[in-house]
Amino acid sequence: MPTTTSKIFENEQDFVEQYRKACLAHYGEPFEECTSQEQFSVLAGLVASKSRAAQITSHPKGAKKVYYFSLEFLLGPLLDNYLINFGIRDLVDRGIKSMGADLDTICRQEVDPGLGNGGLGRLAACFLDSMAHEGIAGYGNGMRYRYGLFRQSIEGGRQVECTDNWLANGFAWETRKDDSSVIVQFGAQVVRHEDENGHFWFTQEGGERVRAVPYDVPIVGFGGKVVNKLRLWSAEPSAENFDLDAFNAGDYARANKFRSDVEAISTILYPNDSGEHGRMLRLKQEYLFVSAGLQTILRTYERDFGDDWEHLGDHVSIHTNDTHPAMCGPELMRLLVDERGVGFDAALKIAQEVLSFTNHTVMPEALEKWPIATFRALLPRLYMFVEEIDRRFREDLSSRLSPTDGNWTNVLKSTAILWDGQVRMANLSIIFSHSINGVSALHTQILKDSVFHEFYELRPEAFNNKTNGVSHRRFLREANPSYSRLITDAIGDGWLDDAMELEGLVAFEGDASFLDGMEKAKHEDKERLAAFVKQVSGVELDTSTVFDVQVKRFHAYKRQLLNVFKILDLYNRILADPSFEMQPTSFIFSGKAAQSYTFAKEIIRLINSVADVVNADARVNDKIRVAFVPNFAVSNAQLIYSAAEISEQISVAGAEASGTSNMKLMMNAAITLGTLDGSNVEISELVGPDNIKIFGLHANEVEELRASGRYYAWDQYNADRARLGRVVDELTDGTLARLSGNFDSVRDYLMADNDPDLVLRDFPSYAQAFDELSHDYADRRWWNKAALHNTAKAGYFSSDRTIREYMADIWHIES
Ligand code: T68
Repeated sequence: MPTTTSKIFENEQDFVEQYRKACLAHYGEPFEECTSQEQFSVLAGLVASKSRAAQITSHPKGAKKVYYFSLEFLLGPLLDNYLINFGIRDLVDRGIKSMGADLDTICRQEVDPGLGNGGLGRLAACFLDSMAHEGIAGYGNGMRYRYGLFRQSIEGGRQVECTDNWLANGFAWETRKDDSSVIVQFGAQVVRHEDENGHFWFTQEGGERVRAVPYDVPIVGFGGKVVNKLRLWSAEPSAENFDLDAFNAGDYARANKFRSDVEAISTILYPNDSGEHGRMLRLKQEYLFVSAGLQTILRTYERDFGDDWEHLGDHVSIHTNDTHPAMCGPELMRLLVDERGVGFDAALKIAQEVLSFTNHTVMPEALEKWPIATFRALLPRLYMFVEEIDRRFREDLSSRLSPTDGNWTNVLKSTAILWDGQVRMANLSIIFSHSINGVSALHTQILKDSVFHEFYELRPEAFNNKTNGVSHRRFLREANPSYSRLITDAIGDGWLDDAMELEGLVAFEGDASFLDGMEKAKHEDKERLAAFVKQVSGVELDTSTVFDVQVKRFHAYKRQLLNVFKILDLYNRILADPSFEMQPTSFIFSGKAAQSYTFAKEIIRLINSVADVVNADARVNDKIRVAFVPNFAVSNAQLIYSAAEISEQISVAGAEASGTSNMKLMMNAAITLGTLDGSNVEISELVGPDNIKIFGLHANEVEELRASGRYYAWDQYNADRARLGRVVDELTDGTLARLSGNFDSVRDYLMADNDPDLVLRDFPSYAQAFDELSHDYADRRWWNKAALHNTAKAGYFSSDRTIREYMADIWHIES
């Protein structure tokens, strides 16, 4: 446990006394009479109040502040994490035992706040953890959705969504800050004023005035010395807008309409992980948290530095997570120009010094756009800034391009903010940012070469790579206590603070007793997962089989379908030859599909149908089994990562920006079976070719094949009728229909739509790679050594390293 700890309890006895007192004060009942849920909320409240106290002394006055703007923060449960970070988990565990209860049971009462869709939201949460660990004043700014990402259950093989009422028992960590509320204005009338000297200015009159109310959540850094905060905004009607006349006239519906329209803004997280355009409410969410966050930042700055706006960039960095906070640029200008009297040019310069931007996707259809008409109607004054910046950008472009510089219109077409009736948010973000980064080496290269190529040519120095990372304290220490104990016994606990110390494990790769201990720990983790899987899906997994895991959002490019093809092929091979030899394997899937993404939902149904067929077939189920774990979330992910042995990272090369489950799984000693996509490339370089199984086309080959126009799905089918062709046919020939019918649309996607994600093309090399890996598993010494090597090399993928790179290269701030 941490060597330098600021203890929040003197000792076990002090903890027990304070906890007992808090139970009485809160519920008027002694600890023993409280329910586990009540025991949880009192303990969380106690830890939260200690955290808030620590927050006050966290940073010296004048320290540079970083604000991380993200529409999503996928925090996961916090209690266990904070006990670890404060270095008091063991003390609390013992104390609670002495009170006749169990800390794990109490921790399990905590809701898992689903305020994010997937990788992007979880990355933001890991960054908060790492900023606090690095000791910087790093604050999150986001939305407090009344309902988080939908809860998923499986009925008849199909995904069923239900509302995630995560606030039903309250959220023990948050503090509502009424006094810090701000007003955010929508749809106002822009009024121009001019004085006798010809000076003019604009005000916004009327429109919808919304009160943004902040809720603060403490973010405890490892070691407990630094506590930062995450500020989440909620939308409420401002009293002045209440229609008292309607109310007095008895028209309650009209009087209340405004309330519900406003509250709708923070009601729900959009469940789409790759862009949802055109919904006015989404645009309102984006503007609300941007404007409220910026208003607060400027107020705080004013308090500390007065009106010295020119130096804002020396004291403040604002990082925008994807394009969802893209309005930061024009809104910051509006606040400076309209409300603080800063000149337009000066305000633009300040904004560019302060702002930076991370892109998370290469899919052109995922790049966010808004119809100009919608944007202008909702935010007329903001639009004036957008239009003027666009105009200046075009003017500047024509002066910078020489007559020999290719096609001007093409450059304009890809870089202008306004085009084709749309406001293009990525271009807005880029133009306002001094730094633009991708999230893995390959992804950044693709941004430079194609997605943002014209911008890259104009400002090469602004582009940089920041390979993602994950919190190793959450995803190794907390997720995998048994393996962590083994690691700490071997190399000490310094790795919690400095993940690069995991490298010390290399010395144990030849240590038989360590490797045996590792196998034992993995087995315990598999037992834990198997019990959970049985409980939530009814599927019984044999813990002596290999646990092969693919857990992530459902998306065509992530190719869960390719994995299904491999399983069906194994099924066919076992049936054809009962003596077929393979390492018995359990295939575990988990993940959600966006409600409106029909194809992804069909793949979930397909997996459940395959599970239904395979698990019930005594001829095969001693060799293969399939489980779908419903409702993938941070909490159950932690159970899955720790138990995994094979990590499936099989997206079509060039499509996954980075991926982060690959990192979480490698840390937990799973061996990657993957394509050279996203950060798999870096994983592969770090662990070396012997400790990873790579297959499939490379990104450049995918691009060339597509560009050649010479890919025919039927050629793949015909080249391997016996195995691949057979699997394709099984989608529609009734083999899988027992649960809920055939899979015509999946077959059409492959054959009629010509296999957009090259599933059929990569199938042979994938099947071969799996066979080889499966074969290698039999050599337990070899396997455990390679698995340990993966953990030993995972230090690089700690988000502490990523954050240090952001600090040095983008935010210009020291630890
Ligand atoms: C993910 N993106 C990338 N987006 O797909 C993944 N998008 O490769 C990467 O590792 C991760 O970001 C972190 O960089 C997302 O998760 C979203 O969730 C999302 C949500 C709303 C709108 C668009």
